[in-house]
Amino acid sequence: MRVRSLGLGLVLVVFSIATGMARPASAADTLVGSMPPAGGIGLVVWSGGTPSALATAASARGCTAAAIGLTDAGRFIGYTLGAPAFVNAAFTALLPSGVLPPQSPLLLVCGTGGAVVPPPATATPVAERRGRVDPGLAVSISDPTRISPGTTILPFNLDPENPKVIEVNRFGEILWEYPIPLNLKRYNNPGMDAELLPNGNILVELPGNGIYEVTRDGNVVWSYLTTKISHDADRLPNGNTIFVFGNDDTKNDPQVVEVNSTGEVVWSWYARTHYDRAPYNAISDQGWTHTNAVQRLDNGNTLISPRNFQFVIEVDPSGAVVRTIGEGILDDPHDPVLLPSGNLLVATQNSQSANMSIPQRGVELDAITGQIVWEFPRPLESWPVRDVDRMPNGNTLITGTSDIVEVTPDGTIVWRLHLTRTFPAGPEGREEAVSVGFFKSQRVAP
Ligand SMILES: [Ca+2]
Ligand SMILES: [Ca+2]
Repeated sequence: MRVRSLGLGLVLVVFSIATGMARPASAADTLVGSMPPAGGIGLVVWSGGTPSALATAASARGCTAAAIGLTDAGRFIGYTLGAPAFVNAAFTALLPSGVLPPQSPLLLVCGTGGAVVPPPATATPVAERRGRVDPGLAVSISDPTRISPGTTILPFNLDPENPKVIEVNRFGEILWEYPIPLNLKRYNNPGMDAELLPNGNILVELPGNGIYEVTRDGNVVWSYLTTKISHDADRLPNGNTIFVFGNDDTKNDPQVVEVNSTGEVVWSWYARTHYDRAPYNAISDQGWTHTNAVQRLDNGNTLISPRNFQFVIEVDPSGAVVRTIGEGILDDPHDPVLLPSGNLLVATQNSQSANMSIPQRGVELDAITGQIVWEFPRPLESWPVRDVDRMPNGNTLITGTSDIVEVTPDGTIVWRLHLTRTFPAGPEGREEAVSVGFFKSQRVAP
């Protein structure tokens, strides 16, 4: 390893990287690798083009590119952006066209925010908040022109000894975090739900423990404790809180409970009243119904997701079943939501043996006909998909255990946050991925 100074006074650490990895360029510019947004050196692979085009792509990832380094037959060649031609003579001699070849490994020096490269005309005009880089998180795709603006709130349980709720910017940097006090934690499965409230606080549901309303400075201002709780809790417009009992639920449990601000139970729904009959009464898989989500609808009805029944139920305030949705289509549904259009958006994991050959996916169903009107499959590596949200710009945020993707209506991934570690293939790796990976996420408007 040797050290060389470049024209901008930045120290460039040079290490040997292979060249000759050229593959056909992809249709779109892709820039893969780690870039330190706060300044420093990253190792990247790019789809090819001029240094200024690379700087534009890097800017979209939060790196103000200052210099680029590549090797040629063991010789290091640097290119300093914005420098006089003589500084970059070796680069020009190597690449007279001025075009970096596709899929070359490159060193990218990110400045500390100095105006080395003008921001692209398409960049988000407002200043973006920057945060702490966490070694467990990375963003591999971020198109500022197409993502739904804002930050993302999610439980982050990759380190089971230090579970937390985090808010990240589009670079995957942590802007805010709430470490879960270990005495509140009951088990490893992330299972946490976290959502932003209109007052700016965060409602955190801790499975097997309770619900906590946490201020931005980490003070608990409201809580409701119940060891039966799992998966999902929502604050309602009237100040009540609705949640599910889905882990190891029995016929004696209400599957949905609503409490008021003083903790009084004001509404509950028992599956046994409606489904203690064949074929439902004999079902058992992590509980009877394993109800994993609830949504109070504008019409006063309630949407319930008893996962083990393989459909979604709408009930009226008396608890009577108004309709079921997705029967014969959904397989281990997660986090269904009725959209303003009346369609149902839901994750279907396809983990039942009959459907294992079908990729898990986010689907939008016509709730009347059951017809699938939109869908986006996710790979097995991110199984299980446990959350699908539609955002104001029409994009969809899909949370799998190892990555969270934002997808446009035409199926283009415009943002991808992923864990930096992978899990061993096979049942043990899968079990660990499920227990510490992502669970749900929520995009929050700026
Ligand atoms: Ca919720
Ligand atoms: Ca959701």
